[in-house]
Amino acid sequence: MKLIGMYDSPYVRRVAISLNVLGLPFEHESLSVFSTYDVFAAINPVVKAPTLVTDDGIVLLDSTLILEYAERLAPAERRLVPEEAHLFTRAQRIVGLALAACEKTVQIVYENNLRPEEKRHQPWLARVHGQLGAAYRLLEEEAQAAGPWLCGESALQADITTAVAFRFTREMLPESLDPEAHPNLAALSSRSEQTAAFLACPFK
Ligand SMILES: N[C@@H](CCC(=O)N[C@@H](CS)C(=O)NCC(=O)O)C(=O)O
Repeated sequence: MKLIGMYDSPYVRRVAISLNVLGLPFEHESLSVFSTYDVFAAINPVVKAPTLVTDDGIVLLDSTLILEYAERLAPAERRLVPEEAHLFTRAQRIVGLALAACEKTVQIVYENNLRPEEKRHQPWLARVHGQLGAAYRLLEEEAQAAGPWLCGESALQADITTAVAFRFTREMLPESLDPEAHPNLAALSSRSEQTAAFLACPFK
């Protein structure tokens, strides 16, 4: 299978890291949704990263849907989503918060980088900053209540997505995420970034 998109996208990066942990080999094509729009569009006319082209040539999009597919290919002992209902609910909550943090970061970056200054809408930006702060506050509470990993004895999807989100926001909006105010997330991030699966997918 082939994964299309750059590792500065948290959605692409979480898929790539997960495929590594799941033990599923893939080819990576580092195309940009901006600077290589036309090349990307030739593979997926919707131009969304990540895009995954399966071995059967089916073009999938959306990281969560791609990961659902990947989970079905992986051996049971490698799966990244807990089976047990209580743990599953907790994992889904954490992944949802981390994805919201990614989405809010992307919205701020696009507002700042793609929209001309005179067209920026400050009340909207303030709202998104508030949502971003809330997502990380709640993630920090989840991380504080757990340890060292968020949903058990090993790193699962909740850990991967949270660590990827944290790195992404720190890289893109360093002033919006203070590691000292989020010590448990900062520790999770640095622990995760040192693993082979993360090192194989460098942010830059
Ligand atoms: N919910 C999607 C979000 C993917 C997404 O928005 N990716 C960005 C790159 S970080 C993208 O494709 N941007 C181009 C666009 O939306 O036109 C997922 O989980 O894959």
